[in-house]
Amino acid sequence: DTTAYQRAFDAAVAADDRIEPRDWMPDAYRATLVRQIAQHAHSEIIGMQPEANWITRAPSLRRKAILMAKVQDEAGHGLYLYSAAETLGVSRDELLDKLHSGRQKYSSIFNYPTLTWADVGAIGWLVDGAAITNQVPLCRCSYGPYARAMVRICKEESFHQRQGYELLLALSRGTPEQHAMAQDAVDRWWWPSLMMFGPPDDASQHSAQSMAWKIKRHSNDELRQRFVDICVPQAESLGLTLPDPDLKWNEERGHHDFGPIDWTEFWDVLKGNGPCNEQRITQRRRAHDEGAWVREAAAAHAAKHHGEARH
Ligand code: FAQ
Repeated sequence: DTTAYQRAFDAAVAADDRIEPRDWMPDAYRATLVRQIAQHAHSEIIGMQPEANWITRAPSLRRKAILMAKVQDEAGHGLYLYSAAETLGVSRDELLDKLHSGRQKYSSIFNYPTLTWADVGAIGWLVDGAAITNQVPLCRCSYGPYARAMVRICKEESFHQRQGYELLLALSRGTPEQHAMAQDAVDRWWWPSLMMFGPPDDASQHSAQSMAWKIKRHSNDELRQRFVDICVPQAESLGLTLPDPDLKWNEERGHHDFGPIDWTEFWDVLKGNGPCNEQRITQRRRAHDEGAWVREAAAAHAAKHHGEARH
């Protein structure tokens, strides 16, 4: 009966055991995982667009090779995550359809434009830095396939973060124009990066339940604070400033205080009104349509081999 299953599930979560695809799980646990993993997968593939914008204009062959590798990694992360979601009984087609029709979200951060080459550095340093801060605890998520996907993703993200930091450092130590370009990129990406962690705890509708289920291990505000504390000394080593006059060390709390986040902007971007929402989703739909022949060919190939295996 259901109560015995529920007790076994609760005991597994309490013992920090992993829930696996064949285990019984509450419907709402499954639905929450599908929502979060799908949103995460969508973010990875939509997140390829802002940086891909600079591949053809990278300033050297070396920078171009690095950027292409990074963007390819993001496609790979999307694939691991769609596979993790599929273990919960949904299909990739269904999830992509929900993305394309606006019924599932992707991260707010990818609705901002990449105006200069320095934005590639700022994305690596700040956006990948925020992603790692959020994702390292997800390696201990109670759902096995998601937790295991995160281990590999985090390793790759830390390379991404380093390349962004190194790129910004090169610009920061370059000509005055290059330094100004790096500073301008950091000024534009800082606040949207803080918004990546989600709404403040008192407005985070899913946090309490997701933490009880050990899907999330820390609250949105805890991880945001951790990220600010990590970034302050890194900005100093980069020779760049963070665009927040209220940012200062608080001895008593043992953390940096920081200024108010513009939550109106955040909710507005979520509603589809960010600077690039329209462009991102249009490009995604186009890429999907243009890739139809690849999916058809792969399906035909698989069917043929499946037939051969049976004969
Ligand atoms: N953007 O109740 P909560 C990357 C939504 S990293 C858009 O707090 P939750 C790597 C939320 O879904 C980026 N929507 O929700 C990369 C919910 O709406 P819903 C992806 C947001 O789930 C780097 C509502 O607000 N990372 O891609 C955002 O407990 C560079 C209420 O929020 C992940 O997805 C937002 N920023 O906590 C790639 C990490 N924040 O669903 C390329 C996994 C909140 O009811 C280049 N996800 N919302 O319609 C998580 O850890 C969580 O889902 C949070 C949100 C922390 C994002």
